Amino acid sequence: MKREALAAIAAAADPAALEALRVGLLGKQGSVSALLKTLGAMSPEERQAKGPAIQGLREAVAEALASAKQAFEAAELAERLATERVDLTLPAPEAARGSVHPVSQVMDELAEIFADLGFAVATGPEIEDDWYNFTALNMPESHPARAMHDTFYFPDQAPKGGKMLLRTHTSPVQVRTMLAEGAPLRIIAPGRVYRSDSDATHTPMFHQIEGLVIDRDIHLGHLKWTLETFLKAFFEREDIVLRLRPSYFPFTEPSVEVDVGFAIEKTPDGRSRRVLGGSGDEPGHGWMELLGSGMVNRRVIEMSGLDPNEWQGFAFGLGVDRLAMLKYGMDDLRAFFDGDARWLAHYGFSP
Ligand code: FA5
Repeated sequence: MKREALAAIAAAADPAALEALRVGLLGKQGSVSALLKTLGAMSPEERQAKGPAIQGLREAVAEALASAKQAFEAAELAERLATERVDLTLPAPEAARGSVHPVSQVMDELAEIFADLGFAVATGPEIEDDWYNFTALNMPESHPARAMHDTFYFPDQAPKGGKMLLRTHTSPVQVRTMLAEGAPLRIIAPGRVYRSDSDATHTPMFHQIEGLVIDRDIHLGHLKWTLETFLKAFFEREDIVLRLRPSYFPFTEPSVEVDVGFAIEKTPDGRSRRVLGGSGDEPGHGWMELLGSGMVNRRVIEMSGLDPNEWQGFAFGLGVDRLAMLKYGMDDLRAFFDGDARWLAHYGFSP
């Protein structure tokens, strides 16, 4: 039987014939399988006498089938290699290319505008010490304003007390820069910040730019002029209307929140978009909160190693993603971080 089986395998003309042989020999109803089944009914002595031969047959058949199959596959590959040709003159398929992200674009525009106004760029770590993010900004451990920030904490103890955290704003860079460089100062600090927060105008990671001016005899008028000048340059419109609302931040006194007026327009595809300009109090208009700001609190200047009787200043912190939404007309902040090239192209960001 063994010789016959091996001869049939060697003679198989193609892979289909080989498969039929495999089923006939080793399949459920196959002849070799039937022989294997007889082992169960044998006495131990008989099994010891005939078992090795039957097992040997099964192995030999399986091996012959496998090597015949391999031979067919090798022949097929050789055939394809011989007949197929790569046409090197064909143009390559178009690979998808990325574009500048609106947030990067806005960051660059802002840095350029502020450079013209004499601001240098400062940076700080995203994994921050509780002391710089809160305490030095006049928010001691039990301060209620801490609760407004929905902070992501690490289990690690911070060197200066409290826990390490993902910075919730760029304001800690104020303290770091005053401590490192002293006064006078005129800086912006762009970067990522993190809060446990998510809806159409809030994402858990977003971007802020901090501004800080420390000098002698600085007052609120300098702040207002700086913000108006930069917003008009950024939006390239003279009809920008700002609304300054009294507010509260522990690290500024007085504090003002700045809103910008926009009109709601319908796009041809039925979506609504916000277009800047005019007062937000007109019908069909609204106000969008852009930034928080104020005169730097004396206690912050003190904790940053400067004498508040000699040095004063103003600071502001603005949401870069919100600025991008307003300038380029996006309606949902969450789509900023989906990485969808079609979405980018829709808003005019293509390679
Ligand atoms: C602050 O973070 C203060 N550090 C700002 C500041 C700096 C005030 C210096 C005074 C002096 P606030 O929590 O309001 O403030 O956030 C500032 C801006 O970030 C908001 O106006 C808004 O534009 C933006 N923002 C806040 N939360 C989110 C979020 N989850 N997603 C996107 N943008 C956000």
